[in-house]
Amino acid sequence: AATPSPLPPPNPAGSPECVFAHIRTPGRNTLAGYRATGGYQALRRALQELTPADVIEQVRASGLAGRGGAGFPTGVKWQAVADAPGAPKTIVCNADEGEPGCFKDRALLDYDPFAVIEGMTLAAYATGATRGFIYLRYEYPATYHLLAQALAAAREAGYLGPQILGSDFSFEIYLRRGAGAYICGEETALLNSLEGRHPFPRNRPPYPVTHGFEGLPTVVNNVETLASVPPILRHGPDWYRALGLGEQAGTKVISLSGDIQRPGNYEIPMGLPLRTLLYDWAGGPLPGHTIQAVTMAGLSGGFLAGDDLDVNLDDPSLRRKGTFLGAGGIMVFDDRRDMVQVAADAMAFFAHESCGKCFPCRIGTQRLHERLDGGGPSTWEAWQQEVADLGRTMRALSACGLGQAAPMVTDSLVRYFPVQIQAHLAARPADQVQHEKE
Ligand code: L3W
Ligand code: SF4
Repeated sequence: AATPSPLPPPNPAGSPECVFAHIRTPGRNTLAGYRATGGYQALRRALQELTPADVIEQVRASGLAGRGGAGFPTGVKWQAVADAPGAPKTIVCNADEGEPGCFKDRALLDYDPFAVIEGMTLAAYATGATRGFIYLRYEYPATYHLLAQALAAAREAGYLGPQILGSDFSFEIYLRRGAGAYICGEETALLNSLEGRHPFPRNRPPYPVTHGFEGLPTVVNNVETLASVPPILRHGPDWYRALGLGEQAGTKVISLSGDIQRPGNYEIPMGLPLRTLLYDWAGGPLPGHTIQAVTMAGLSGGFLAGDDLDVNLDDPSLRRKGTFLGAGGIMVFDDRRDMVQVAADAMAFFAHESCGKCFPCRIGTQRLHERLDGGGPSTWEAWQQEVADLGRTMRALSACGLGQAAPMVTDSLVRYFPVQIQAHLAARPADQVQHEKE
């Protein structure tokens, strides 16, 4: 059944927002409501006053970077597509939000679909693309119907299709649904899926900027990245840059869930301390409990715990702790949770979703799951070494982010929770223990 996604709670600190600035205005997801709150001003201005190169320059100067996981500079990506030979060029909106603990793209599409459509149209104008696709997660059926209506309304009003707003620029967007596979959120698997092929990730390079949809130049951007573009062009790159704290540019939507008083989507200034988000914005742990650990990047960044919870939410700070912000999913686990079980469940997910193209990931995720689920060597030292070896092999030899990220779960579990792992090993039934060869 299609249930509407919850509206993001009001920004508790009153800090300036970019993509959520109008999301709570009733009717924002209708064309009239969107236009009444500044919508389509950026596109109109771009078509009347800015060259495609000007648009790319403003996006580059804003510091906007990919909000789907890897933070690649958006202006650089668009420039590469604008410069690449070959046509037609394509804009793909990656709305295959499959990372566990991430639900921000759904909120943006449900409550602000025209911002994403306008962002794609600006990307097309900037790069010379003439066709676009929204690749939507299968499990968002209500969003599918809403998007189909929004696309029809935009077309009807001359914001999509031939000669947009009377200019000589034409662009069409097609809506496509995934079929429930996590791997289709990886950009090249997504492109294969769009082309009707088996969704194995492609080897990169070449990147989609030169060899994307049908082998032609293609921008693949996340929903949040695209929704950031109209406000950036409306208010200017300096405005966006200044939304971040210190050296950090802009904002990031965090999907916060788990053992926390006020879960939800929060648009934070890039660089906000994690503890400020957890305790001041989201009310802290549930009564009588303490926060034991959080995940970063949904599941892909593994765990953070102990003193490492004193970190700012930006990639340079998180990299120093061995993790990354990713798509912005943070799941909270309080002192009641068995972290080995949490890690086992996470690894079961990765093992299930591994596409199987490369065996270090296909087999490695299964072997790691077995070791978290009671199997593996009898001694802590041997267990630890085997898990580390598996992780090293997977990181070095996996072709895409899934196989490279999965060992972050075991690495961080070993770093923060050796006592819990040892207790699990000690409690195993004798017939589950694998005795090492002498
Ligand atoms: C041109 C180059 N383009 C890189 C482009 C590339 C892509 C972007 C980032 O993984 C992460 C992953 C998941 N010339 C280029 C170039 N590009 N070099 O930049 O590329 P990359 O390879 O750094 O990352 P990726 O493959 O896009 C994304 C993590 O995100 N993740 C999952 C996210 C889930 C969602 C969701 O549910 N919405 O997004 C979790 O955090 O593990 O590490 O466009 O083509 N030289
Ligand atoms: Fe498939 Fe895993 Fe290889 Fe990625 S790393 S291509 S998910 S087998």
